[in-house]
Amino acid sequence: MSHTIVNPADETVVTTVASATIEETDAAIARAAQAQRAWALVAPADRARLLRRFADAVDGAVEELARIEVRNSGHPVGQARWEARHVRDVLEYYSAAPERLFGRQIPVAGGLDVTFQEPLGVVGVITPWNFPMTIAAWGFAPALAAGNAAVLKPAEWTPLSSLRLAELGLEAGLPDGLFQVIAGKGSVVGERLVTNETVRKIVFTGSTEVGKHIMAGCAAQVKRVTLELGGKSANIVFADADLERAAATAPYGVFENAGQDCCARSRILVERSVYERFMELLEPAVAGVAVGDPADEGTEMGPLVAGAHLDKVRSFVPDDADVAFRGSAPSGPGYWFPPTVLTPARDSRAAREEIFGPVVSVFPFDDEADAVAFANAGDYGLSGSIWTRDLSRGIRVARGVESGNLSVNSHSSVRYSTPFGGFKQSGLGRELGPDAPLAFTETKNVFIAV
Ligand code: TAP
Repeated sequence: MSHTIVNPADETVVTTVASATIEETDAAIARAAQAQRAWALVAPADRARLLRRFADAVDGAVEELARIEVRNSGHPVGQARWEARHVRDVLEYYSAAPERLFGRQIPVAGGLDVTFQEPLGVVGVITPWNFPMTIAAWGFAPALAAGNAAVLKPAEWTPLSSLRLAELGLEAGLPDGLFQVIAGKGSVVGERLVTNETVRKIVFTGSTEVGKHIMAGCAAQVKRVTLELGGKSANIVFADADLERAAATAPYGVFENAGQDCCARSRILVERSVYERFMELLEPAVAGVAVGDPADEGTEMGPLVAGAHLDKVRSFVPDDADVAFRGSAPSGPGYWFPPTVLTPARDSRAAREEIFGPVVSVFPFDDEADAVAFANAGDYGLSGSIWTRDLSRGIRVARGVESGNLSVNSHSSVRYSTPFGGFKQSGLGRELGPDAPLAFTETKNVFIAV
């Protein structure tokens, strides 16, 4: 069995990729277990050195990885370069971890008590198609740093950059079997990573629906699990904000990666007294988003990832939708959808569900309490922005919004050095930041009588 990879910008066939079977997945897991036993015995400084070499190999392949992502995922080339450099940064950051996974010495009566952070063994990393290589690195880099092996299953639509990363790891000198990428279907390879008892942890990023299924599967073996799931984040604009800046940047808070971003601020909440003015400013900002060939340096937004996904996004904007205005997009071939601004009712489908496309809904709000209550409506809680010149209010609202990643007067969500993850049904656990390697260890307590 194989899967045909299609360039989403022009619908040409890029290549075909073999889809692994259950038996091949089991064999990969067995190889990983063997490699892990040896890896755990490698001196911490040598493990650190190998991870730095892996980072250097990625650094040397930034342009190649970026071009792969342009063709496989339709990402604008500038964004794809950022993604490849981010993978390098994540590897570099966690290359320090092998020598810093400290245990503790705890005062007790009658002896010496110490803790060790032991690796889990084999970790399964299951990734979505929207940011294939960055999200993969968030899982495999801290897992390897903490002494584990990693078996990565990329999304069937977008395996190419992950497959290249596995080769770069080998070229950098990682032991054979320690980091493997097994392409194939979620229902085959993904399921097997969950059910195979040698795999001690699953790191899953994807839809809330599949995440719940994976969590239930992990529960059967009390398998450790980290979940990064969907979002419907709010961008809250108060009347005292720098309105020009808030409006000029709002499109980039939602239309980046064509809105296929779990952190997309897909609901813009604007204080009623400045709503009209904000919409006047937003319209030219949306029209100014450069949508087109992802291989062009000036492109800011490319196509959607696949025809099936384009159909899903279209279903949120029927002919009678409350469209305020739209940007432009090529007509095809390719899976194009223009940046679209809706003004729907608060209880409409577009206002409640994750669209995962370049569609944003704008709503007026009455006061701070109304804004926070509406931001918190629904089951998600991943990200969000607050625009105000009143820093006390910025902090107060940030504390009030039930979300894992908030920014005040900014739309940034992701830094490799800070924790990332969701409240409520947006996820479980945190990735990135200084503590991520700990999530790939068990704490062992040893008491020595003296
Ligand atoms: P999903 O359909 O959930 O797929 C994610 C991954 O899970 C894919 O590799 C998929 O394989 C695999 N999978 C599917 N069924 C499985 C099963 N039964 N057992 C094990 N694995 C299975 O998500 P998607 O459509 O690729 O991604 C979009 C979603 O991801 C959105 O909801 C988005 O918000 C979320 N997301 C969240 C974050 C964070 S950090 N919170 C980041 C990015 C995306 P196939 O490719 O074969 O289906």
